[in-house]
Amino acid sequence: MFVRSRVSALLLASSLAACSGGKTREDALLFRLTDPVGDDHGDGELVYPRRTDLGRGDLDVVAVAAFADDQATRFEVTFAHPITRPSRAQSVDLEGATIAERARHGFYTFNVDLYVDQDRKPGSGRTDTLPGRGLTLAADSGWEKAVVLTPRPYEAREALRKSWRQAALDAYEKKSGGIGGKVESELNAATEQELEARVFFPTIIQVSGRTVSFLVPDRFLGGHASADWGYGVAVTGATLERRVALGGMFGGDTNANPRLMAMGIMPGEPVNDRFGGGRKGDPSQSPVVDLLVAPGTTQEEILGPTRPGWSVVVPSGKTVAPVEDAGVPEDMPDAGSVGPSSPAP
Ligand SMILES: [Ca+2]
Ligand SMILES: [Ca+2]
Repeated sequence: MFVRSRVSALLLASSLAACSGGKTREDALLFRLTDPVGDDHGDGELVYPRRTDLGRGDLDVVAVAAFADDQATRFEVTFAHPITRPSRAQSVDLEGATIAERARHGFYTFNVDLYVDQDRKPGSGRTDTLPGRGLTLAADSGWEKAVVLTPRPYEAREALRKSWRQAALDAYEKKSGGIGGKVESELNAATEQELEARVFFPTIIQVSGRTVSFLVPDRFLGGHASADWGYGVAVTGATLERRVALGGMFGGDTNANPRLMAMGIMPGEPVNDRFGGGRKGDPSQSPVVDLLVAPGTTQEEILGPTRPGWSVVVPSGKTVAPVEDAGVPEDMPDAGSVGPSSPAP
């Protein structure tokens, strides 16, 4: 397994080198978005965990760029500081595994979610975000596709599958009472389909200095990423904890990792694996550290107590004329929803 991952890393390195050979980087550029330096503070009051390998600036995204790369889009996310590499010395769980063993893709301190609104139609797409993000997109920013860059992509996908499957079962049970075996397997199949069509967890990843690059195949997005689509980018702290497997043993939550690898936030002082500075009396506060926002809104407002809907950013700046009769939202199977899609008046 070790050898295989070395080989794929070498292949990736050579393919990244090859594509920069012929034409210049800027030729392949699809779009670039920027974000302020120094706003890695959530709603303005988030405090980094108390530890030596993660601090101010480490989760501060400053740019997101997309490049055409053969049959894929290569996204590059650049932070204010060099990306912390997984350590071979530090152990991360009860079994004594090291961070490097748990996180094999060259990073371990963050997740980057990318919600892609491909049709720009009000009322179309999902407005919920992944479990643990505590954010809701605006009604005109519903996403068709999501890309989730996370240190443990296979485990994260499995956790999301479990979470969506449970939501589908709960919804069905609420509507129709009991669930037979046939219905259950139909629901499982539908969930798997939805996941396959909607959410991609990159596994071809390269970390270099302040930048992490990852490939998203055209077969997932339906083509190269377009500057006319809307993008919602959110950075969370990552957790490598293994509560997924051990939860039951400790009598805790036996569901899949309920926050999908995102580090939480709590009021007061931070601890090792939790951000501090959270609002009192707001347990569902978003733990997002840095966020890209559309002109006219601020990150502090979106992540603040009033929680207005989060609007995606359109790189080309093109707006789509409002469509008549666009008021009826599609009733998606409501998995992992975090709340109403628009704030109460
Ligand atoms: Ca930033
Ligand atoms: Ca920001």
